[in-house]
Amino acid sequence: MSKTALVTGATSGIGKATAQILAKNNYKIILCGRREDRLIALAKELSEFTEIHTLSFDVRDKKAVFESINSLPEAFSKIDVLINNAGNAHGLDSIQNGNLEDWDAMIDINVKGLLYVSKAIIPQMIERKAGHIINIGSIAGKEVYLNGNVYCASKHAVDALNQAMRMDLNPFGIRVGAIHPGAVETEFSEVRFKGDTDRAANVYKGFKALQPEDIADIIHFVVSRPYHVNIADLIVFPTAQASPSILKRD
Ligand code: NDP
Ligand code: 8X3
Repeated sequence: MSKTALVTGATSGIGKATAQILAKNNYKIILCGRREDRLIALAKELSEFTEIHTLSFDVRDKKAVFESINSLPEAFSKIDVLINNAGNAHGLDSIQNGNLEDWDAMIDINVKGLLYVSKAIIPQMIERKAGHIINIGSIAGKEVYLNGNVYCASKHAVDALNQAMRMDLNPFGIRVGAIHPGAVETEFSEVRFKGDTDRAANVYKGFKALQPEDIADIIHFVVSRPYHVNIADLIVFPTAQASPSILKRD
C-alpha cells in the first residue's frame, strides 16, 4: 500500500520539488501552502502519478492548521511522512535596523508554524508507533551570518526542535531528522528581498547553486531508507559554498 506524505510549502521551491519526486515514487501527497492556484495546478500535474489532496492554510493560523489537518478525508488521514518545509527569510538587516513585522513573520512561520503542524500530526504517529518527520532547517541554523540575526535564530530553533522531537518521540519508534541546505535557487531570495528580483538573482550569480530538485532527491533518499535507518541531521552545500559567508564565485 502506498504511503502518504504531507508537504508544507509545496507551492514553490524545495517543497514543490519534493512533492514531485515523492508523487513519482508512489507516495500519496497532501500538498499544503497558501497559494491555492498553485496548489491546484500542482495537484493536476501530479495526479497523473498518484492520489493528491490539497490543503490551503497559513501555518501561522493555528486554528486553520488543526481544522485543515483534522478535515482530511479517510484516504489521506494516515500520514506516514511529514515534511516540515514551509518557511522563508524576510529581510536581511542588522539587528538595529530590523523590521518588527519581518521578525514576527520568521518566528511565527519558521518556528511556531512548524510546531503547530507537527502538533496536529504527531498524535496519530504516536498511536501507530510509526512515522517520519523531516524538518527543513538551514545552514543558517548551524552558523550565524552578518544581518541574518532573526532568520538564523529561527533556524537554530528548528535545529533544536529537530533534536528535541527525536528524543521525545524516540519511545514511539518515530523517525525524526533534519536537512540543512546552503544556497538553493528558489523563490527564497525574492521573498527575502520583498520582490526585488534583481537583488534576488544576484544571490545566485557566479556559481552553481543547489536546485530544489537536489534537496528533493535527498529527501527521497532519506524517506526510502529501511525503517531502522534514521538520517538525523544532514548539511548540504553547493560545491562552491563552504559556509554561509564563504562562497567561491567565478
Ligand atoms: P520558497 O520561497 O520557494 O518556498 C517557500 C514555501 O513556503 C512556499 O511554498 C510558501 O507557500 C511556503 N510558505 C511560506 N510562508 C508560509 C505560510 N505563512 N503559511 C504556509 N506556507 C508558507 O523557498 P524555499 O523552497 O527555498 O524554502 C523552503 C524551506 O527551505 C524554508 O524553510 C527555507 O527556510 C529553507 N531553506 C531554503 C534555502 C534556500 O537557499 N532557498 C536554504 C536553506 C533552507 P505559500 O506562499 O503558497 O504559502
Ligand atoms: C537559506 C540559506 O544562507 O541564505 O536558509 O541563510 S542562507
